[in-house]
Parts: sequence; structure tokens; C-alpha cells
Amino acid sequence: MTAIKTAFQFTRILLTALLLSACSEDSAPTLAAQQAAAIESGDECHLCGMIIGNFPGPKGQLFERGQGRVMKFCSTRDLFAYLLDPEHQHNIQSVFVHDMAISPWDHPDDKTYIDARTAWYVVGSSRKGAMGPTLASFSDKAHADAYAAEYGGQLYPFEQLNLTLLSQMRF
Ligand code: ZN
Ligand code: CU1
Repeated sequence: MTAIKTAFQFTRILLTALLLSACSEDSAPTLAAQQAAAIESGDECHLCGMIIGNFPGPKGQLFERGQGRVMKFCSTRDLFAYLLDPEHQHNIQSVFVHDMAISPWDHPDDKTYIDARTAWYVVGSSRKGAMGPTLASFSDKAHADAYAAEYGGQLYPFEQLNLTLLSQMRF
């Protein structure tokens, strides 16, 4: 009797463990499903309304929590103006920017989007984006360094970007 009861309890624990691991594996594909979308010819910047494809420089896209629709921005400058706004900051799920080490400045390539949270940014360089001064984005710190050596500016990781820094960029 006791042996049967113990065996039963063991099975229950095993089942619970299996269910738990199945649940935690479930959340990963949902996140990975959010991917940067191509810029279509008529796409407008979510912040300023400019036609994104008509302008040079790195661009950004983001998904807000629970939203299936991507928001596209004409520039990393407008992306961060939206993202760093306290009203939106805690509601952002995925963020993408162009890797300018492999993307042509004048026509950034849709295939070169990277996770914005792990990217490096050069602020204050001489190259202009859609809104004027912009943040040059790179997946690799060494590429960001090389860019800053050529075009000027300061390096920042994602976590150090803030609205004060953005407001100091002159337009
Ligand atoms: Zn814009
Ligand atoms: Cu704009």
C-alpha cells in the first residue's frame, strides 16, 4: 500500500516537472517570432511621419508588448526618442537597428537589422541620418570604434542612452 502511494506521488512530481519545463520552453518561440520587417516604399516613420525609404542613415523598428504590429522609424534618433520616452520605455518588447558596419549608409539593407539592446552606438558623428544628427549603430564594438575614429563621436552601449543625450544632439 505504502509503496503504491509513494510511486503515485513520484509520478505526480515527475509530471509536474515535465509540465513546468514544457511551459518555460513555450515562451521562447513567441519572442523569437518577432523579427525586423522590410521597409516598404510607402512606410512612414511612426514618430515624425517622414517616408522612411527616402532618407539615408540607420533606421529602427520595435514591437511593443502584446502588439503584433511593428513600428518603424526613419532614424535611430526617432527610434530612441520614442523608446526612451518614460511613457513607452517599459512597454517595449523587441527593438532592431541597422548594423552600419555591413549596411551602406545611404540605403541601409533590410537584411542587416540587429538586436538594438546588444548594439553599440556612436553619438555626435559628422554623418547625418533622416532627421540630421543621428546614432550610428553597430553590432561590434570594434566597428563602432573604427567609425568614431573616422567620423567623430562618442561610443555608448544601449543601456547608457538617455533623453538628455538625445536632446544634446543639435538639429
Ligand atoms: Zn522619423
Ligand atoms: Cu523625420
